[in-house]
Amino acid sequence: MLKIYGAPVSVHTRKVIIVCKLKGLPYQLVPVVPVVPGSVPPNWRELSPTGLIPVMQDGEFTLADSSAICAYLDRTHPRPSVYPSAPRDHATALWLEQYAGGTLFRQVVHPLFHETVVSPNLLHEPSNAHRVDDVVTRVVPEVFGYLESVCGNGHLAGSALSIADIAVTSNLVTLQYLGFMLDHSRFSKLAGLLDRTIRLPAFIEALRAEQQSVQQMGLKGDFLKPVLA
Ligand SMILES: N[C@@H](CCC(=O)N[C@@H](CS)C(=O)NCC(=O)O)C(=O)O
Repeated sequence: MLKIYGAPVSVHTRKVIIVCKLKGLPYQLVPVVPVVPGSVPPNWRELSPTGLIPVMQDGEFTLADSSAICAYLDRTHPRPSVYPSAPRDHATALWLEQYAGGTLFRQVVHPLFHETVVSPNLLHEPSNAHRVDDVVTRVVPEVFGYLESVCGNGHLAGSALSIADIAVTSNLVTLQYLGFMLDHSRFSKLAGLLDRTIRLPAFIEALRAEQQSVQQMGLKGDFLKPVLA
């Protein structure tokens, strides 16, 4: 069985879990939270050269990085594919997956997670309110404005669910767990994407399974109540 090292509320671990669920792939989740020192296995640096989660093991084959893992799983289990086949749709999906991990996560979700969860709860350091304010007032409008401009009323790349929808939605879920709710009137198409995507059976299953961690970490999962009821 596939092993996935990671944490269910992690944006990139969730991305891999959703792809496994869509493809009906059984997996074993091995809990690893890199910011909690005792939680990493002794050979962690061998498994994850970056120290980041997720890592996947398929037998002897080990792969770090969610994008590489999802691309691998799409080759080993092609149906349903999460990468469009038309060249432009395929390239758009790769671009938005990259934008989700490189910009939406790095510039928005990661700093807000760090300042509101990691610093106060794990490092026992004060949050940097100035950094939070900068992300919310300067970075969010820019990043969400771009995503809103590429959102239609369907999928982000092509006419079916793709890795782009999964990657963007996974970030938005974690952001809302932190209490930074998406402004539906300002970013209505993005809100529509979030709303549609979290209602997919694979998302519902994954989100339901992570609610225990959400509660243990004191995150805000109430927005999912109508979806998971
Ligand atoms: N490019 C990597 C990014 C992975 C990543 O940033 N993971 C986060 C959790 S979502 C992490 O491990 N954070 C722990 C840390 O920054 O120490 C991927 O897509 O897998």
